[in-house]
Amino acid sequence: MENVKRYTVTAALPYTNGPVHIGHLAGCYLPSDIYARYLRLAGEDVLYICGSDEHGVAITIKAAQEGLTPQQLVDKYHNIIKNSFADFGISFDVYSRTSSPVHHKTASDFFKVMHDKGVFTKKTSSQFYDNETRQFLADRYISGTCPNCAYEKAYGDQCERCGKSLDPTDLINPKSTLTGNTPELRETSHWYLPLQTYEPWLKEWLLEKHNDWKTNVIGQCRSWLTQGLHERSITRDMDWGVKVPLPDAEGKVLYVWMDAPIGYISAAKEWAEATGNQWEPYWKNDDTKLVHFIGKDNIVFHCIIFPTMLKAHGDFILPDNVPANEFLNIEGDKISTSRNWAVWVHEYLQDFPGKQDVMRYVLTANAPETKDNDFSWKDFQAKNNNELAAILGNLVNRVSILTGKYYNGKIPARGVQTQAEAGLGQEVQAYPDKIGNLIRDYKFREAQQELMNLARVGNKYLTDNEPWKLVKTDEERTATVMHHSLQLLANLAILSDPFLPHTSIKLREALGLHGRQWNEAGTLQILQEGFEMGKIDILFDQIEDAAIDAQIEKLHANRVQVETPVKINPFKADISFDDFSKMDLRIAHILEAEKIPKTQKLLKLTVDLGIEKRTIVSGIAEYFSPEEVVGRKVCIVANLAPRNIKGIQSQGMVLMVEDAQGKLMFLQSDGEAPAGAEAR
Ligand code: B3M
Ligand code: ZN
Repeated sequence: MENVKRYTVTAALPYTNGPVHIGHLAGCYLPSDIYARYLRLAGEDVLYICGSDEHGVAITIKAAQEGLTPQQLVDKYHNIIKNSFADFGISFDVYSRTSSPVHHKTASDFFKVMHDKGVFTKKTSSQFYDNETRQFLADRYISGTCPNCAYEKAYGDQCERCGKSLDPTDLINPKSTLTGNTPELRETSHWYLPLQTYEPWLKEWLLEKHNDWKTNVIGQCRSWLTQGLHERSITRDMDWGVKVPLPDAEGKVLYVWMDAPIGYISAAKEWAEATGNQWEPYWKNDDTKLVHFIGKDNIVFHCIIFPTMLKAHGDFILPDNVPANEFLNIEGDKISTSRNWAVWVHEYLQDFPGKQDVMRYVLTANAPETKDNDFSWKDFQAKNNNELAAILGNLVNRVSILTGKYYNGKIPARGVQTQAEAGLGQEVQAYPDKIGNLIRDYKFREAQQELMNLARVGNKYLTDNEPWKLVKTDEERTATVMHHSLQLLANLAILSDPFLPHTSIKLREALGLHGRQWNEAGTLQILQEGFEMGKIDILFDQIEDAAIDAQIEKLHANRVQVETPVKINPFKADISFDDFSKMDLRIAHILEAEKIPKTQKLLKLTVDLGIEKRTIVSGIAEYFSPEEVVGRKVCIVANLAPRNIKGIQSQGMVLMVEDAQGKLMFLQSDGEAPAGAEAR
């Protein structure tokens, strides 16, 4: 996009059915904040928007669980979330909410315009209705027996045992989860968005005009478009949400994914009203660049459905990019709110007061930009101690202490530059653009690495020139080295702002650099000689093992074991007895076992099959140590064609079964079967 005059930057509106965790931060709030902060510093006109997503069934279910009304529930979490973001330095220009009157009006008008243009189709279908509570039941409010695998607690939209997507009417013996009653089928009408009509346009817009989007994003879009789009119902029978603004729509609201993205527009309106600005240019002018930051589970809504809505409505611009992130895992496991496997932002802020930038740094360093990534507390500690404290903190500390000691805190004279200063100047010059371009390309990890590299440059300059030795022999040269070291700090003060805003503020304050813009960095002439710098406390102290161990313990102690149904696949097609007899299943006696170096999962086993010994490579190392398996008699497929695994010829396969958590177990004979015995 050329000639961009302003930016509208959005971050996904969090559901207000719980607090936010670090996966949310890593997914979209930190990257969007870095982006918005950078753009502002670079002098761009930016509107950075977010707010709470307060409608939908997830909210009403959670409210009932907590004994609150939906409004009470969203009020509670809206405030927790809003405060967490503010405390974390997420610099939204507005943090709005979808239960606000502005939003209800905006969403309602949006729907009306589309409706009046004849975009929607209206259809009548039969849906389950609970007579006692007198309401139509959302899919999640119906449970019954899965027609595919006979699991008795399948939900109306999906069976959690076999994973099959369901329609509520597919369920055998359906029940209302509200009352336990058998619901009855009743006719109801809904409005549908015919996505298939927009398919040719979407194909061109996405696959031709925007095939430069991140591969994880465009890949998902391509797969949706190849599978073919269908109409989607965009209204629900519910009383919590934005009322459908039509006369024949009593008791109906907009589907939450219909109203939520319109929340971005409502937020801009709220901002405009509060600040006396115009919101229209940010949503209607072609020279505005609209960028949606989201997690990967929201891709279809932001790349296909919302753009279709915007296009069909006609008054608004379309997104220029949707740089969605993948997921962040914690200690190797998927984040799960139901299992409480998460690091909650509001708790982190309590446990580590003043350490917002440490978490910001670690999450950006591990950002799941191209693939899922892992957060671990040990790594958090290491990045704090070995990078933030040892590189950035150490440089700032050394320079400020020496300046205090030699010059009472006053910036000394520049003096005569040597090769060293010329070299330093050249290096420093490149950083603002290098970092800025990476940010504009949504490569926040790399951008932050470059910031750290600049701190490394500073440390090297200081160590090479040793002012603490020079001071004994050459006063003028000492001043020059200190002067330039301070200029480097000034660069860090400005360039760290998008990533480490709390640190940046401390440095800016001490060096008198309030309001300095991005393009003022890149030189060694930022600070005036004679300026008296303020005191800078240690920026990052060491984080001790005890604090880390406590967090790991807390994570495990609070983990909730939820009953996950064992995943059982439907049966495979019948085979003949002949087919079966082709398989050579045997008891093998494991004689030796060792881990295969540089792999996580593989053990190399030596097994006795009575008539011969063999080597088998088995992917069980995550669950069994070599010592644990030696001596066992297990069942193997003996005539599986040999395969080369990591350079080792594997002659057969050990049979395993899995429990609900995916933990592996051996198949063994129940008595003393001899090695080599055949299963038949
Ligand atoms: N609330 C989903 C989520 O929090 C949803 C995003 C809405 S963005 C318009 O993952
Ligand atoms: Zn099932």
